Parts: sequence; structure tokens; C-alpha cells
Amino acid sequence: MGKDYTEMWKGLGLNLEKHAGLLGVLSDAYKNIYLSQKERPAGMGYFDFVISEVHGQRIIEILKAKKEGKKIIGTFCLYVPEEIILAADGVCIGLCAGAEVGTSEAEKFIPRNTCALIKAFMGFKLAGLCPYVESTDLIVGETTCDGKKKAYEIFNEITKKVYVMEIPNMKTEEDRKLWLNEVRKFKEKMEEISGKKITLNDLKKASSTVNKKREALQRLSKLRSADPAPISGLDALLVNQVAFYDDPLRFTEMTDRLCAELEERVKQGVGVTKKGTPRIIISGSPIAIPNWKLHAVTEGSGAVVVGEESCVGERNHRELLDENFTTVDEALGKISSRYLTIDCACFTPNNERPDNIKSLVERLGADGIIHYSLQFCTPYMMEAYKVEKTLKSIPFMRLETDYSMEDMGQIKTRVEAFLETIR
Ligand code: BJ8
Repeated sequence: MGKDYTEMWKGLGLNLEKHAGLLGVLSDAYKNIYLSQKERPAGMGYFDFVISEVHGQRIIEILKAKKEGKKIIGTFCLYVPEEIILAADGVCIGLCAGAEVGTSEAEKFIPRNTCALIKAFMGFKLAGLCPYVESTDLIVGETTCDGKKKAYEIFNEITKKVYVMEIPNMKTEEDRKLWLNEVRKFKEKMEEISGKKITLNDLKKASSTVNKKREALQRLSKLRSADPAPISGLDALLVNQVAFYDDPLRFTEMTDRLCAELEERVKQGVGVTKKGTPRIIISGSPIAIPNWKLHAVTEGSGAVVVGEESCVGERNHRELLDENFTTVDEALGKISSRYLTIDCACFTPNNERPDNIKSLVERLGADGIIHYSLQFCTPYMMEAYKVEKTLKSIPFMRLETDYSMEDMGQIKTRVEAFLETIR
């Protein structure tokens, strides 16, 4: 952290002592996992800077936007339409957390056998460690898995600012109508809290911004099909994680710049590992920042991660929004359809997901899949069966873990054995 932000953190009500401890642990982990990598692209320098200022510069920017009257909207799920937040002049911040923090505080409110992602977002708030949550004007939840649904009730008691979008469990005609209505209601909610009527032009501009961000991420994803891989899975994961809270225009510019460098690498046959290194896709539950555990173990065991079939990854940018709309209502229709293409395991049936994984394996030339579920994440743990069955010809390993480091040795042994079978 370049400057002293103590006064800002104090103003946001953070627990300064615990917060200093958290930043210390994060900075050490980042040095060990990220800065020790070899052959990193120069373009990762920007993302290193973003991480070093994750609770500094970006919070200053957010608080400045807030002072200018913009609303800060926290989200936990890909289903919350970013276009509508931006169209209302809002700032959209992904609040999912990937570190074991505030667990004992969280367990006073929610059961021990809750997934680590839910425990983390509760824990960060309860332990006074998240400047993003404290900066928000509205936190948008959704009715996806049971754990989140019920946790939002408690989170609202604590924060008094949770708004929940109803997400259907299926994708029938009736469900589509319900969802379109939810998208309309969300637009009205954003108009109410921002005091701004959302126009066709606002939606056009916002859609273009979000699509460009998705296109930059798609470009990065495509470059990972090269052998040797021009970027490590760890670095590509970081870019996908930063996408959830960075300024979208700047993020797109910096990701495109990184991709231009990677294109040069591909032309020259330069990679982060040797050609022929086992290529792995990690598929399953979201991999929220700073959860780098499985990528670190997999790449530390001699493989390269070439794709994330995850909400922090392909599910976030696979589909663009059709920008060809001429009225606000038409735009909302296109937005609701685009978001219903997301193949989250909370839906039933969810046949698109195994098919999407299959195409991803082919496109990226992957040698194997590690199906990763957070412990107690029933939707993804259950869906592993169907994914494995559909992808029978591809080496496949199921893995359940959480954010703790206790099972690192055990995971490493399993990943190494899996890589042996691929080799
Ligand atoms: S679109 S995956 S972000 S709901 S909280 S399901 S880890 S038990 S986050 Fe999700 Fe939206 Fe779907 Fe993506 Fe499992 Fe935990 Fe539930 Fe989770």
C-alpha cells in the first residue's frame, strides 16, 4: 500500500487492528504465490498494482464517486445486471469473498456447515474488514442457492440495505416472464435510489461498456488456447477476479493491453511453461478473490490451468448482450434473455453446462478437468455427477475443499496423482 489510508478506514468503521493483520497476510500470500512466478507478462504489472491498492486507491475512487452522487451497488451473483446499475450512473462492485476471515463471527449467525463463500461475506462484514461493503448504498442479493437466500435475510438485519432479486429455478416461459419482471423492478429500484430516470441512451452506453469488458475477457480466454500457454492460470484468474471491482473502462483498456502482449508471445511461441505441459480446466463453484488455492496447487504440481468454467471466468463473459435495441423495454427484454443464458448449477435442469464445458475443453485443448466444489455447495457438488457423465472421455477429478490451508497437502497429493494419469 503506497499511502497511509488509516483515516479513511477509520471513517468507514473498519477494525483497524484486524484489518492491518489481514493486509499483512494478503501481501505475503501475494508475494509467495504471484510475484514468485516466472515469465510473467509485463501487462500483469497493472493487476499487481490493483491488488496492492485493493483497499486503498480503489476505495478512494469509490468514495469520490459517492460524493459526486453516484450510488455504490454491491452484488454477489452474475445474475444481477450490471448494465442497469451503470445506466443509473451507479458503480457496481462484486462483493464475493475468497478468504477465511471472520469465521467465528459468521458462525454466530449461520451454521458451521455453510459454504466458505457465504461465511466469508458474512465474516468480512462482521469482523469490520471490508471497505467495499461499508461503501455501498445498496447490496443486491438473489434467490439462487438456499444458503445465500437465507443468509441475505440475516445480512439485511445487519446492514439494512439488502435488496433481493427473485431468480427462477427453471427456464420455462413462465420463469422467463417472472425474470423479465424482476429485471424491470430492478431498473425501477435503481431509478428510485439514484433519483435518475434511465433512458435508452443510458442503456446503450452501459451495454457497450459491459460488452467491451466481456470482449476483453473473451480475448484473454481465447489466447489461453495456445500451447505453450502465454499466461499462467493464476494470472488469468486474477484478471477475471479484478473484473468484478475495477473501473470497467480502465479494466478493459488494461486487459486489452495485456492481450496485445500475449498475442506477440503466441506469435513467437513464448509461454509460461514448456509446450506439452498438461493443460487443466478448473470447473465449478465461483473462485472469489483472494482464493488462489487450487490454481496454486495445480500449477505448482507441474500443470498449467488454461480455463475457469466458473462465474469468475467463462460464465461471466461467455455471452454478450445483444445491443440491437431501440426502446427501453426492448433493452430490458434483451438483458433478461442474456442473463438467463448463464448456466448456474442452481437451475434445474442445467443441461447447457456440461455441453458448454465440452466445447471449452475442445477450444482450449485441455487434457483434464478438475471439478471444484466448495464444501457444502450442494448445487455444484451434485452437478459434478452429470458433468462427469457427459464428459466421459476426458480425464476428470472431483474435488471438494474450502478456503482453509489445512488440506493443501492432501489436495496436492491428489492433483499430482491426477496429473500422472494424464501424462
Ligand atoms: S450464477 S454460481 S454467482 S449463484 S453461495 S452456489 S458457492 S453454496 S455463488 Fe453463484 Fe450466481 Fe450461480 Fe454464479 Fe455454492 Fe456457496 Fe451457494 Fe455459491
